[in-house]
Amino acid sequence: MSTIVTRAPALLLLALLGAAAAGGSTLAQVPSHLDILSAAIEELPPIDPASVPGRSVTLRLEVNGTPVCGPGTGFLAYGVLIDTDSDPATGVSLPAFAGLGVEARVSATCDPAASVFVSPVGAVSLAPGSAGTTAITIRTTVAQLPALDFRWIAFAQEGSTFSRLPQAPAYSAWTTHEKGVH
Ligand SMILES: [Ca+2]
Repeated sequence: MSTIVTRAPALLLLALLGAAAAGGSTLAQVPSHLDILSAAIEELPPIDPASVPGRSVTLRLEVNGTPVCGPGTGFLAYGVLIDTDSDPATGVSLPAFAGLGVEARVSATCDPAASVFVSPVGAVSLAPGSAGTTAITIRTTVAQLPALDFRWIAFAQEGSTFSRLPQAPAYSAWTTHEKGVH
């Protein structure tokens, strides 16, 4: 089992959950830069069974707009909420997270002073796509993830506005290559 280094500070997680609870009926009306089109967690080659913890992993969200991070930007974050034990009965659960009991999050947050997105788990990059979309990528390692297999959803949050993908009660699942082939 890998070391848990990405667990969200309790206050941040509570702020996120509170925002989700308050904004439940407005999820379909989020601004374009919070409109998540796709999300993926992918292991990168080399897929070497002898060095799983050090293996590179990308968390990638594509949004239907252009995030603006600069002086004056409020709380703006993109990432994934993780049910580390794939058990909805443990962790934090609210209607917006139906199907998940969330124990951790991995995200990139705007640092307004530096005008860049930062993450404690690795490098963050933003790349414009076609038709005004933006791909937000966090490059980290398996060791920085809170478990080797888990359920997850992608989220975007700006202030008290929150969106997720897939929509409730659906969720995604991830596991290392080794676990997936057994
Ligand atoms: Ca759980």
